[in-house]
Amino acid sequence: MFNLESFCKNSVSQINQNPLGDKKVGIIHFDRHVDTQETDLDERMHTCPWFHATNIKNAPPQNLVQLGIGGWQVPRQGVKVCRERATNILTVTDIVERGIDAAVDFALERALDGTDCVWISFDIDCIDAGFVPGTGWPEPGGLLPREALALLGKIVQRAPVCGLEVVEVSPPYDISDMTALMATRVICDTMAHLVLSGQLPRKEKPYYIHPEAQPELVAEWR
Ligand SMILES: [Mn+2]
Repeated sequence: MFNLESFCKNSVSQINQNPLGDKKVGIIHFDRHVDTQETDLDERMHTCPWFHATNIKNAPPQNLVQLGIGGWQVPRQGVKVCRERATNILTVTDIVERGIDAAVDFALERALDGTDCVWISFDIDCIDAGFVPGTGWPEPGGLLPREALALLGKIVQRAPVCGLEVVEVSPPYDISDMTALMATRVICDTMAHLVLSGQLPRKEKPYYIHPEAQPELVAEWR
């Protein structure tokens, strides 16, 4: 797991700590919530990451694609930011009505427009609350697990993936480990699709890694 903000800092002087350098990243974000408001309860918190991520030069807001948004827990302030910054949202209804393949085409077209790679952020609550009780803000009416896994697999197969994070899994709220199993499935499926698409194991340094970044890792890639 990486921290996107530190991964993307656009400063040549920091290049040895910054594998992305001046490359650009598109973000594909699975969630029921937009998480684009600047603050919540007067603080930056887990509901605000995409406001701040899309302030980073390497992560333009027009390359942020949010999949599975919906329900009654998306605040007006966040929606306002999405409109102002021209981010991209597909609700669960959009995905169900258009179909998985059309949603994947849309996500990749927007996330890869002028960028070098894709960061995948997977909030477990994008999946219907009936399947993932172990999360802080469960939301009825979400994606079915098979829909989320199909979207994820098709995206990973077709995009250069620079990183994955899985967030909002809360073991104390979980029942029979079902949420943890779902999160594990997301990670394992991503790894498997990276192998199937030839992205892993790495035989050479990916083009989206700055040539001068982390030179100590180059030997491992040879
Ligand atoms: Mn969420």
